[in-house]
Amino acid sequence: MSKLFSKPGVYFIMGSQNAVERDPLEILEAALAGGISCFQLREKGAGALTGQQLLNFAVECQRLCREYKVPFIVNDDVELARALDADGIHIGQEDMEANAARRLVGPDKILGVSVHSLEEAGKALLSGADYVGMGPVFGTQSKADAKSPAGISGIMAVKSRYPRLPVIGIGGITPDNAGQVWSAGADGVAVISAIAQAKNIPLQIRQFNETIKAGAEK
Ligand code: 3NM
Repeated sequence: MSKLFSKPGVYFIMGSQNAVERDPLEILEAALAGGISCFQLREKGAGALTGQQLLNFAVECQRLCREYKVPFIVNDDVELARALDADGIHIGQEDMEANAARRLVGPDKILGVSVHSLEEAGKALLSGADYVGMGPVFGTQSKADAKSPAGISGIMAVKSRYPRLPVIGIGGITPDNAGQVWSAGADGVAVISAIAQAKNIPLQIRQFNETIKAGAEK
């Protein structure tokens, strides 16, 4: 798997806790079939799987991602990422230091870091991040300890200072506002609920891709 991460597009994030009334693997397969460009397994919060159950679920997610040739990234859990030989790891500011994660996964894996400011983005870049997730752009229900929404200004600031660092907007992104995020310079939109809770997931992803394209043409 190439580490090239230049056009992350629609980056889907999910854990079993985000699957309401549907099998999470069904949701993931629909999202893959619909055209997501990256998947992050984020098993967090109340009811999150642990131990062997988490491992079994993660293996199934990875199998589906391989089938669709979409990078499989693990949130926070470097041990799990290493055990599965995942394509990458994503860490938050409260998790392990980014440079420690880089040392543990090696130079060839994708390393993503959640950032909330220009300063954090600069630090992530120095630590070897391949991309940063910047958020929350809009209000979100999917992260209990999310900061106040920052809008698109943070993305614009990071892209103007570090034009070659891929920036993925996150937090409350829907097909209706994804175009704004793209126009601000984002290389991708990271989405949990607007995909996991969509009635027609492939259609929702098509709509994301269309608004992104429209945003890119502005
Ligand atoms: N990280 P939804 S916001 C996982 O600001 C996560 O770093 C955020 O979920 C950050 O697409 C967020 O449902 C939740 O709003 C995104």
